[in-house]
Amino acid sequence: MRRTSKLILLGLTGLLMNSTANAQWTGPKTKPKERIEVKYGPITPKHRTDEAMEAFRNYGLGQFIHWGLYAIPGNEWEGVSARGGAAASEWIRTWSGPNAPKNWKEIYDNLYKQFNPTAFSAKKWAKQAKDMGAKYMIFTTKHHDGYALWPTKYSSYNISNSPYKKDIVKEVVDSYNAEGIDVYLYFSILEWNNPDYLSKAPETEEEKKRYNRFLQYTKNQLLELLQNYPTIKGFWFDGTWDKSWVQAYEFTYNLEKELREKHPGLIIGSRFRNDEHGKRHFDSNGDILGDYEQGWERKLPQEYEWLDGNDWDAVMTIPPNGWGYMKDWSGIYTKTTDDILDMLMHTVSLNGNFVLNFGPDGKGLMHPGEDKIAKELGDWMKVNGEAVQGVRHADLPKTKMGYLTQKDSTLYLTVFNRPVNNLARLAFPKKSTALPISAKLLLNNKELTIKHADIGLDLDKNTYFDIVLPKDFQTDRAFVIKIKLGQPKIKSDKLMDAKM
Ligand code: FHN
Repeated sequence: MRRTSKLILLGLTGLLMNSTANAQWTGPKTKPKERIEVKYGPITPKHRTDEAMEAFRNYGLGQFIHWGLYAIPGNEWEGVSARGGAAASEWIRTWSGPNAPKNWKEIYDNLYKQFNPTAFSAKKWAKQAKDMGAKYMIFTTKHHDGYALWPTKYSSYNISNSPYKKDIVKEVVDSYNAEGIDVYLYFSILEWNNPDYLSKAPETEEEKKRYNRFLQYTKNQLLELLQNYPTIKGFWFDGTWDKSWVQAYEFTYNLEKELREKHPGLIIGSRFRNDEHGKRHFDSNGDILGDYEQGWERKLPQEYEWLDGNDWDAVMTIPPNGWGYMKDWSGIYTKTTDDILDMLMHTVSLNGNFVLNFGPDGKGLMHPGEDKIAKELGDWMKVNGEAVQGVRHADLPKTKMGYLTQKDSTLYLTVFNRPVNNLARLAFPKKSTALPISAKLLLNNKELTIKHADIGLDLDKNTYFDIVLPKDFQTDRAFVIKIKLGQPKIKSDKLMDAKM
């Protein structure tokens, strides 16, 4: 076969494999026609009903914080940008190519000697998150560079060996808990600079010995985190895609069991492990491995059915990618508050939690662009938060105006696309006993008129209600209509079906 056609074939195979691997995040899940025996499948039921999981479902909005040594360079070094040289700002240790500084890895691996965030205040971060309306936060204890922000006994590469010295994880957990915000700990299994870490599956006896030592180290650190910070609600695992971790499915299954036994109610996402057939996030029968889908990273499901009834979170960067501090936001699209509000309401309307990422700089300050969004988002949440927290998917026909969320007999319509005729028309099944009986704007508490619009389309299973928006009501941001549902006195004429 000619070389070119072989390369094309290889490329297409790679594309196919990648698209197949990601099929679970780009459309409805396809379940195998026949179930097979899976020994290392789910440990918890698909739909937990305990208090901790109900609290998870009620969060709505969360904050992710990626912080570590990568915050010091901020995606550049001595005026040279790492853009294009490293995959993301928190991946800057992997910076390569013509612009990468000479002996960059050695420079990076010595940054801990200068890590001294003098402007860091966990209390300020927690207050900002509270004002933003976040109900939980996910904090990086250790990213792929292996640097621990807590004084771990199992590695000297940790915060106690830095000018800062203090236990950052403890400061964050205590400050956020004091603001009534639950804390989840991000933990990367992958450790670039750990001599015992292997990305490939261990083959030789020496490799097996090394990697088994690494697995024990990982278990020790996780048990240490549970012991040191008993108020945390869960783990957000990452870096679990290498073959070395995938082949350790018996170890990871037993580790998950042990973590759950040690910490009743612990919440763990689907990214932690895989079954014995190498299936990650969902086992070989399509059943979720963990308590919530943890693959909606910088993407959102387009249909409620894609979730197959699973709980889920969506984690999102403000820049296109880049979770750690990026000093320079010029020349890239950074999401606006309106973008984020749309993603937030899209997420909660499908029973998910939306988690917005912040990447503080090496001194402990948020990027000014993050401060701006936190303020604007918080201002919006102060008025409209009840449409975000403690709500669920509304089982109603979709609307083109925005997103529906529901809490018992209260329906929230968050309007992004205002009808030019000011008639917010919603469809309800004709057989429904929960129909609009009153409505008001959350922004000014103004009561709104509701008109039954029984259009009478042939074979139409729905009836319609128009909520009349005052012409003089003006706002430059999405707004929420709070609708009380009940049994209004309406009459739907029985019309003759069309003869076709
Ligand atoms: O490689 C990491 C990345 O640095 C970041 O932490 C995100 C957000 O969790 N997760 C992985 C990339 O998918």
